[in-house]
Amino acid sequence: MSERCGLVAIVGRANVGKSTLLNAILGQKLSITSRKPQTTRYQILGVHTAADTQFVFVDTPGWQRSPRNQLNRLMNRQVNQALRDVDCIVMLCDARGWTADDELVSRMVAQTGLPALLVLNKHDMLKRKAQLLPEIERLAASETHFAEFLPLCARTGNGVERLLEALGARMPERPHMFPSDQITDRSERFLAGEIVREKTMRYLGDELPYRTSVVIDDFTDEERLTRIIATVWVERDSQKPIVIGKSGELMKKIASDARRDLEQLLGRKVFLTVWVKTKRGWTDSTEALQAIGLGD
Ligand SMILES: Nc1nc2c(ncn2[C@@H]2O[C@H](COP(=O)(O)OP(=O)(O)OP(=O)(O)O)[C@@H](O)[C@H]2O)c(=O)[nH]1
Ligand SMILES: [Mg+2]
Repeated sequence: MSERCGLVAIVGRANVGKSTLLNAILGQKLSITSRKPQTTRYQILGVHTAADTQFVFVDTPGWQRSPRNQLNRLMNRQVNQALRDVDCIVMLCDARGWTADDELVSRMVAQTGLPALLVLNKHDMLKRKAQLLPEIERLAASETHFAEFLPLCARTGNGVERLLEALGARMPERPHMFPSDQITDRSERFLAGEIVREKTMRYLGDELPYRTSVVIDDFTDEERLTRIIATVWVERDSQKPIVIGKSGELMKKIASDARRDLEQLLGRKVFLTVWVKTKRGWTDSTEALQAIGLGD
């Protein structure tokens, strides 16, 4: 049989579990996740090869209805780009209910005219499982451009096999784009920056994560370990002590959690140094956004 290979965009509003789903499919943590919205900033490819079929998933930032700064506009632009370049779309919503933002994303999906599936994620959170069927029926009647409606729990991976079956049938006959053991297009250096950013998302309060960014200043493989130097950028000097914490406690937690994940990812010992520096107004600075790989 000839090979199949297709690009699949994973889209949806913020926080519905897109990155968690990608990680569940790959059986490995690739894309960072958090309980806060707008965790994903960069489009990232996750490659899953099963026998003759290769799925190239594109994880995207959550769609934002009213982007407040250039960073947010660039994140939306990545969603638009992903929707243009793929063979098939997987849209995620929360099984607990359809929102106005879901409706907006759904319309964008319809406009592409591409084959699309709707995943009702977090079905473990439903108080009564009996709620699911009427919700699927209601959506199937109104959102008719979706070929299938699939309940799923990205956190446990329950339903992932069914999703892959549904997608497999829709992958075009085409040679594989990546070797079968490759899982992403991104470098270890990029992934290292994302892991540090994930920890800042997790440990900082509700507002500050959106004011911070991470740059890897050095990534050197040495004989026995990998030496990594990262800088967390904040927008104002007054934010620095918050990231560092009392006697550096918070920074220590961020760095030691990040190091643990990095050692797992790289399969090597890691020596990680994290600095905090101020870069004024970086969320609206074209130059600063380019420096972290956003914008052209
Ligand atoms: N209970 C439950 N929680 C889930 C499930 N899938 C994801 N989550 C949680 O939902 C939160 C958001 O998950 P993410 O994967 O970061 O969501 P996302 O859609 O990628 O979010 P953005 O990148 O911010 O758009 C995290 O706390 C996940 O652990 C699920 O199936 N069940
Ligand atoms: Mg995400």
